[in-house]
Amino acid sequence: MRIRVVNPNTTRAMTDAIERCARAVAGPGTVLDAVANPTGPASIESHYDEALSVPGILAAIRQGEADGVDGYVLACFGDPGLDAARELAAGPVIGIAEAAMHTASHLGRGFSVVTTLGRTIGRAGDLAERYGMQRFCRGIHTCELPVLALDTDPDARKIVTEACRAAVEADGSDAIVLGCAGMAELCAHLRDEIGVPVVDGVAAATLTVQSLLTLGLRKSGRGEYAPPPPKPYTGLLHAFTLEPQR
Ligand code: 2AL
Repeated sequence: MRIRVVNPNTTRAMTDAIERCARAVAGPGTVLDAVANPTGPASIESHYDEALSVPGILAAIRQGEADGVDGYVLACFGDPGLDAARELAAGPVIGIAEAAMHTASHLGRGFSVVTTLGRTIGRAGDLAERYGMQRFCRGIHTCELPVLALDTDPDARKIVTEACRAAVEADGSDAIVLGCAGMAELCAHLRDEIGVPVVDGVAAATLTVQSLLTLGLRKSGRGEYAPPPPKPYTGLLHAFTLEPQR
């Protein structure tokens, strides 16, 4: 099976790290690659970033369909463009927030999300609500590091570790959900340090897609997630015009 991890931001180093984390859990029969967004922001930490990441994500999904990809991971914690990506793909498309929250819900009565900047808390809360995970989500906390600083700030590991420790303490939670794909490589360290399960959505979503494909399950093409109706797109979005399917 072919799984493609789409990094909704354009940063190559982060895409490489995401690919390492996804490969580390993929099964031997899985061919996995990761692609950076071909057009969009260097990192996603605002609604503006998120909205403008979506055209490139959809271009990556269309390319994946042409390449014969069976299923996709959307590796940004805002799960940007998830519904539209599902309309375009024949196979499963899983966001890292939805995979991480669902996985954490199997591990205890409540989890804490630890994300990047305070301004992303609203989106994470909206997603918890959308996925029916509010019942498990005890709190959403931040380390106040911008996404790309997770890779470049020499104190990043320490800062995220302390934010996770404080989150578990404050919420009395049973598990941590990492609120950014840029935290994926910290997962094992955090688990050892904090002593509770720590869920990285990149790994969780990769295995969710792999499980669905192993079960022979694809996206339902009935109703809402059927291919979108073709129509002209103009201006900057002209290239996104879909041809009628024959
Ligand atoms: C993210 C993420 O996972 N990738 C990115 O660019 N921004 N999430 C976040 N909460 O900042």
